[in-house]
Amino acid sequence: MDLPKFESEFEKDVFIGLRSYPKYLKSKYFYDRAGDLIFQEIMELPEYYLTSSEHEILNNMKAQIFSYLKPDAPFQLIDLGAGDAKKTRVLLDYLIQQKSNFTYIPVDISANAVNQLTSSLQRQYGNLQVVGLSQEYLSALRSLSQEQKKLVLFLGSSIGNFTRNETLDFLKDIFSTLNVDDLLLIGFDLKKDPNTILAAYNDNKGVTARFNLNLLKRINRELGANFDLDYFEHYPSYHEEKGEARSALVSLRAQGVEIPGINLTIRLEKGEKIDTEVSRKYNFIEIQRLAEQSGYEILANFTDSRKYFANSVWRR
Ligand code: AVI
Repeated sequence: MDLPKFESEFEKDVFIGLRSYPKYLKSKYFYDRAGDLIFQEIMELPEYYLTSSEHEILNNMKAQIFSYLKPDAPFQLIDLGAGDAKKTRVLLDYLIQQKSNFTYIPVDISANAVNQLTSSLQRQYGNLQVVGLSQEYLSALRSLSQEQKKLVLFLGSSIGNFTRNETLDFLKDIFSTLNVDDLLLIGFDLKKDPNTILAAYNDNKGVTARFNLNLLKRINRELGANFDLDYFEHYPSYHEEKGEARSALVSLRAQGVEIPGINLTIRLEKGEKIDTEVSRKYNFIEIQRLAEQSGYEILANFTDSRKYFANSVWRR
């Protein structure tokens, strides 16, 4: 069937996802202004161990991480999906204290996030060289000077939100923008006790539920839909063999929803799910395999005291 003409990728993706079976929505659409704020709340939750674990690693291992760069040469620290750069500040503090010669380049699709971050960093650090880029990751990486060495950050287990194919493609694409000896620091959430993982996506205060439901709110607002949020519920699950934490929205009754902005009406059965997110968990064998398949050499794997999370240093 020929697809109707859409005004944006969002419209097209919502149309395709909600006409599929099982229905799905892409998790990248969580991050509108409200979603960004709810995600910040998630990162403060006791159950969401990912943030504190990665913070611990970066704090304890910052000297080792930067020891893989030549100490005197100026370099570019590129932060993909920087957001509010909360964790990166640990690294920035260290580099400034070491009087390192570097340019910090936060990259985020949201121009608003990049502008806010750039001015807040300039306020906090005075003479830090910051060049914020609100672009797709790859075009940002391709636009940078090839003269200086690069350390690319991809923190927070964002890699876990890609499909398996997207993961390898992404890593290979990044590789193609790097020079020999450039570095990539990636955050991976590790496989562990399933209850610990499930709790991270099913917090007591219901913040993650609000995050998930916000996607329907966004479709209501931007596409004029009439999702009734009282009749959908956050439905998290963890599939241990696959290492996949999944989130869905389950319909609490048989219902119809109209989405005039994309000229679509859908029906949901009672108990039918709309898949909204996969968060992949890794072990060290899988991390090694990913690095090999995309052409990198692993220089080090750092973990936190609970062995919940890993930051892996890769060299092109
Ligand atoms: C951004 N990303 C790594 C988070 C995760 O853990 O997959 C998004 C998230 N979804 C629910 N809670 C947090």
